[in-house]
Order: sequence, then C-alpha cells, then structure tokens
Amino acid sequence: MSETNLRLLVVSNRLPVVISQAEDGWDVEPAAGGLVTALSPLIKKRRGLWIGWPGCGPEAPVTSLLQEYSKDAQFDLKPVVLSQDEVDMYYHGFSNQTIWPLFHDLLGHCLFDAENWSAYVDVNRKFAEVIAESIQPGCFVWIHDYQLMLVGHFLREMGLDYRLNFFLHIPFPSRDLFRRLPWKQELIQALLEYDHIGLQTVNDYRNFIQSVRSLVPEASARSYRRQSRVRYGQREVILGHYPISIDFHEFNSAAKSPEVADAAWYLHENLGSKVLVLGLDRLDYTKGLLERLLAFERMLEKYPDAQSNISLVQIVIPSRVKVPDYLDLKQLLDEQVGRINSHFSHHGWVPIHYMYRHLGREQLLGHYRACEIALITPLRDGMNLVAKEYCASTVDDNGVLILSEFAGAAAQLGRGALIVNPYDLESTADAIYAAYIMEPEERRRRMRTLRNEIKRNDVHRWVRWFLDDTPEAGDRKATSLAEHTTG
Ligand code: GDG
Repeated sequence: MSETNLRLLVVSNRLPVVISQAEDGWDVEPAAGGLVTALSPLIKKRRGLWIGWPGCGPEAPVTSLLQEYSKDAQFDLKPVVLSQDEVDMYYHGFSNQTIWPLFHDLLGHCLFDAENWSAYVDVNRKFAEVIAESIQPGCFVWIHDYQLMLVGHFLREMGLDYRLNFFLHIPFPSRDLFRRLPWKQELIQALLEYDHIGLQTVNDYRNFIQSVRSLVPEASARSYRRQSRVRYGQREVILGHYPISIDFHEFNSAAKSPEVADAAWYLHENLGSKVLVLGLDRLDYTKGLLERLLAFERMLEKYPDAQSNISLVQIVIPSRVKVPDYLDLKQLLDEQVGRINSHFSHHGWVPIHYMYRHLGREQLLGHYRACEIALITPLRDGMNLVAKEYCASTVDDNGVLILSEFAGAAAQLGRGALIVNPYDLESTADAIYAAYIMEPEERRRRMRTLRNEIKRNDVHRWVRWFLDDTPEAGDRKATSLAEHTTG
C-alpha cells in the first residue's frame, strides 16, 4: 500500500463542529477541543475524513452544510444521523449513565438498563455502517472514546479486515469495578477486535490488562516496556498508554496577547481579592465540585487571615443537563455557594465568584492568566486538560497548580503541582493555604517545572507516540503520518 493514498479516518461521537440555527439559515462553527487541535494538522494534510454525530436533529440540512464547511476546513466530514430516542438511550443513557460513572469509579451513579445497552449496540453498529461506506485500503482508522467501544467489533462482523485503532479518553476501571457491568464480556471481547488500543495512563493500562486476564482467559498477554501484546484468536492487539496533552505553544503565545493580558487585568481588578483561585470544569459529579467548595470553606475557617484576601472563581460549564444526576448537582452547587457566601461575605469581599456558563476563548485564557492558583480536584479524570492549559497560559510563572491525585495528569505533573486527595477536605484546605502563602521563588520553580513538562510532552507528541506504536510502526506508513503532526 503506497503511503500517498494513506487517508486518516477519525471517528468520534461528535463531529468537531457546532451546527446552530441562525436568523437567515444555519451556522456551522468549528468546535473547540484538544482532539480537534491534535488531529487537525494531520487530517488536513491527508485530506482526511471525520465521522460523527452532528449534534443536531433531522431539521438541519446536515449533509449540504457539512459539504460546504469541509471546503474551507480542508478535511471532509460525514454525519451519523441519530434519532432523539437514540441520543437519549445510547448517549445520555448507556454512555453517560452507565459507562461514564462506572469508569470513573462512581458505582452509585450507575444505571444498568438493558434497553439503553441495546440502543448502544445499535448505534455502534450504525457508526460501523457509515464507516464501512467510506473505508478503503490505505485508510488509517482511529476511533475515539467510550461511546464507540463496539464499533471495531461490528466492522469485523461486516468482514472488514482493516487495521483499526482506538483511544479511550476516560479512565479504565479496576477489574473489580468492571466486573459489575452486566455486559462486561461483550464489551471486553469487542475491544479486543481493535488492533491497537491506547489508554491515558499506566494505571488504566494495567486495569485493562487485568480485566482481559480475568474475563478472557483464552487471550495471552505479553508485556514489553511501554506496551503489551495480547494474542486473541488469530489477532494480536497492541495496548499502550499515551497521556493526551495540549498545544503548549498555542496557549503560551495566545496568553501573551494584549487582549488576553487586558482581560486578565480587568478580571482581577473587578473581583477585588488579592489572590484568585480558579476552578473551571464541565458540570460533572466526577470533577469534585462539591468537595472543592467544602475544602475552600474549611480553609477559610481554619486560616482566618486568608479571609478578605482570597476568593475562589468557580466557572461551571453547562453539560449533560438531560441527565438527572447533573441537574441535582447543579442545584446542590447553587445551594452550597449561597450558603458559604452568605456565611463569610462582608462588605467589599465575596469568597466565591460562581458562574454557570461557557467562556469565549479570550475569557478562558484571561481567567487562566488572572488567577494565582488553580484548584483542580476531580474525584477521577482520564487526564484533565484544564490543568495543562492553566500552566501553559501562566506565562509569568506566577501560579500554583493544586491537582487531584486521581486526575490522569497527576502522573506527569506531580513534581511541580501540590497533589491532593479531593476526598480529604482537611489536607486540601491546607494545600490551598500553602499555595496562598507560597514564596514567589518556590512558585516560579514549580511552575517552570510544570511548563517544561507540558512543553516537552505536548499534543503533537501524543499523536506521534500513538502512531509510532501502531502495528506497522517503524515502516514508512506510520512514520510518514507522524511526520506531519507538528504541522
Ligand atoms: C475528556 C476526559 C480528558 C471547557 N470549558 C470551556 C472550554 N473548555 C475546554 C477546556 C479543555 C476542555 O474543554 C475540557 O477538557 P478536560 O480534559 O478538562 O475534560 P473533559 O471534557 O471531561 O474531557 C478528560 C479529555 O477528554 C481529553 O482526553 O483529559 O479526562 O474526561 O480543553 O479548555 N473552552 C472554552 N470555553 C469554555 O467555557 N473555550
């Protein structure tokens, strides 16, 4: 197969665009996100194809909108059209109320519903059918995330014997947790029909191998330095761990722009406190939002000298509001913020500035630059890109990152960050205070360590790591793809 006809075919639940109704028709805007940034240079270079759900209903003329959009985008987009029932059961149901909480160790949030599972199976088959229309020899197929774990299986069932690659963006749970899933056997066997599976951290990778060993005894796994090879039937599956990252240079240079510097200055002036602590998360019970508010409150109680001088700026980005647990969380957050603010506030000082909305890019970077401390305390997280973005945007080195030990990013950022257990309110409160009183020299030393780490292991390196480990690694095909990841 010649390297010139090698085409990148990316598949994810959502297409990397946002389609919305405008006054005089429809708008198609690029969606922001790490995956788009990571894969854009490569997919443009190869005039690749991105397949996914467009995120809107049948009322939009999706095919023509996407055709028009792809002329400028320099890659093609193909929709998988889903009905409202399919979205409710496959996406809000099985993906977000079963797999999401289970894989984040939060069994109490799990709903095990056979109809949702059945919708998940059907929609994964539907994705495979759309892929099958476009796949051809020479395609590099890269399927992403927990919504699409069965797609490889259905492509095999159709007799398609292409190399199939998969990356899981969320954690893989321990064997004991994974065992609770009524459809564990179907899921793990389906995953073994991919040729190459990437996980975020060594911990996820070990968990996955343990589940394979206990649930698929006929498979044999041999471990090498950074990867394992699992023999299963006629197939050999490569497993590896590849921590996703961000485009360091893009954040670093955008954060230096005068517009962002102005936004940061304005924010700091208006919020009044000497020290600002940033929390920025999607509305999600995995992000440890309630625990964070309580830890901040505990810090104010325990260290009264910090009162009047420090405020938490908590941005919550609306997400999955059709799932009842998310709505409940929103209500609890509103109550807790109200309670803490009414207890501590006094004239000219509010302990928590809380906003429930999306931020534009300039505002996002302005918040990163304005805040002296980032408090990122998920109960569990595949990686957490916000932690990396905060450091890349802290261009004056004057920032402290407090990071949960249960975020995938802790494995890489542990040397520069203050690492906390988000369930331990007492020591999280102590870490906030330690960051508040930290000497400028130590802040700079830690931040430089963090920034160097993220600069070295950026998102382009993530793509190269993954491609270098593909079954054809070392041959001209994988190497030639990797060469183009830095644009
Ligand atoms: C999953 C895994 C893993 C957020 N709000 C705004 C905004 N964002 C951008 C951030 C960041 C991204 O969204 C959030 O990324 P995270 O990694 O923090 O979290 P998840 O959405 O849960 O992502 C996670 C990731 O996949 C990648 O593999 O790290 O563990 O759960 O890039 O900047 N961007 C703008 N306005 C916002 O209001 N512009």
